[in-house]
Amino acid sequence: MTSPFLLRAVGVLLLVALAGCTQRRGLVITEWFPEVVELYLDEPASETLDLSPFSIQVRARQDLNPNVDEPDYANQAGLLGTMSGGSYLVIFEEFGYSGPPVSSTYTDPVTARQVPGIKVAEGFFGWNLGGASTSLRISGVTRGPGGIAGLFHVRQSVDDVLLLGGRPRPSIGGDFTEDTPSPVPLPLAPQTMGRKWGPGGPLDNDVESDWRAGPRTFGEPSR
Ligand SMILES: [Ca+2]
Ligand SMILES: [Ca+2]
Ligand SMILES: [Ca+2]
Repeated sequence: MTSPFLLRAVGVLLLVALAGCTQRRGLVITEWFPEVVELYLDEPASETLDLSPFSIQVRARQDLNPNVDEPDYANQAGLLGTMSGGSYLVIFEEFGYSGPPVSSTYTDPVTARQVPGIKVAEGFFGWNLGGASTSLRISGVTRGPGGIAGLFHVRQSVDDVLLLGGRPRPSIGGDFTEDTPSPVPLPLAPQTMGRKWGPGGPLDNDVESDWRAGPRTFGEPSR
């Protein structure tokens, strides 16, 4: 016969295992241009992150016909490859490409800098749909093994959000507070929207004031 005490102990252990074993990894969005999004792994160089459990989600306001209310554009892509701490990865549209996301090198047309990346289909970010308002999120949680091993498995999670352009922006979930009285102005090419950088790395207070238009720095910290 199982004692109530043992049942309670097992219950507590289960709760601890379920609640305490997800580790948030330091993957953040750090730069944006309409068809190019930079990610940065804000962790020590000794750390690596398998990106395959995670994805990027996009929602964009659509307003091609001023007389009709149009639904938000929505898309998403699974991330590919691995990153080490302190490295960058650029997700970019390629003109004329319509295939699935693939690992590919991004070459910046302005600075000629090359950065490891993921190429996505032309139109993926939905910027040319007349809405001038976009929401981006990278998120996901790894799946652990089943059975007893699952109790002691540390799951890895990623979650970061950037909302841009005119308000209101499409809902995309996650944590992002519009703490500025008006939208942070969009960059004028060749400038980009960059996350502010502090001595310890990119700011991540989940607020709009972490962002500002500035020099183009794909593959490097914002300046
Ligand atoms: Ca419309
Ligand atoms: Ca964040
Ligand atoms: Ca950058």
